[in-house]
Amino acid sequence: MKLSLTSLLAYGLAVNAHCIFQKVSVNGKDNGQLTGIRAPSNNNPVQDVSSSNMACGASGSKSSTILPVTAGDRIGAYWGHVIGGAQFANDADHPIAKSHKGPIMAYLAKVDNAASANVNGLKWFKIWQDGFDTSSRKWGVDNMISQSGWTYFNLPTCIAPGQYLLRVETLALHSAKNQGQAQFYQSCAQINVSGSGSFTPSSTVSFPGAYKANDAGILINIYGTKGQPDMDGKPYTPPGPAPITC
Ligand SMILES: *[C@@H]1O[C@H](CO)[C@@H](O)[C@H](O)[C@H]1NC(C)=O
Ligand SMILES: [Cu+2]
Repeated sequence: MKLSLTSLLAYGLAVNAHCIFQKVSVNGKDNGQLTGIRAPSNNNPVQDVSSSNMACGASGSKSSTILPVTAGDRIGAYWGHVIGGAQFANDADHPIAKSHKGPIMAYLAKVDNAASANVNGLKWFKIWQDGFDTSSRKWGVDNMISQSGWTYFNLPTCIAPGQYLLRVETLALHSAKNQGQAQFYQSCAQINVSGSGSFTPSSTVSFPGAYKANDAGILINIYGTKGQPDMDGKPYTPPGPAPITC
């Protein structure tokens, strides 16, 4: 038993080194902590793909704010180790533990009222993803860490005006070789899109429902022959549909 102290410590740290999507910027303007966003109050991942928490995370903070955005705007999604960002000074696991390699994805669902819409039964379509780059061998999570917790993408120019929930998801794959051990982190921003787009998705997915526990992008060993989380340089396809193209 004694041999396992080090590995227990390492495991314990990894288990708690999670993250939360907790604020949004639009064209570089930070809208502030928990404004216009539904975020879980703790950083525990969802691991059951059939959980209703797959939509927007476990219910936590609510906001009456709906963020105005224009199709084509550059959206920033900010991730922190805990609500507020770092858990303590020099928190090495902020914005997320470096071990937590995986893709980051963004989805939209049209709603009548983004502040009050029920997250169950919404029709989602993917607008963006940052998976794995085979040449640099960097994951979406690596880019988020190097941007101090920020993930950036453009709201496609064709998105039709109206209110939407914007679901941004980090999928941590460090333990994903065992079914049920992939870690899903998601919150939903409440946005009101303006512009002249007219896109209507030809197909949509539901959360839960979009993913299966044994999807190739979810039940996967990302470690190569040298023990690095680099897929041995092979391509990785994130779960769910392909992002829309305008
Ligand atoms: C959404 O934006 C439109 C166009 O700017 C505006 O008329 C409407 O009042 C906004 N709705 C909300 C809920 O912010
Ligand atoms: Cu974790």
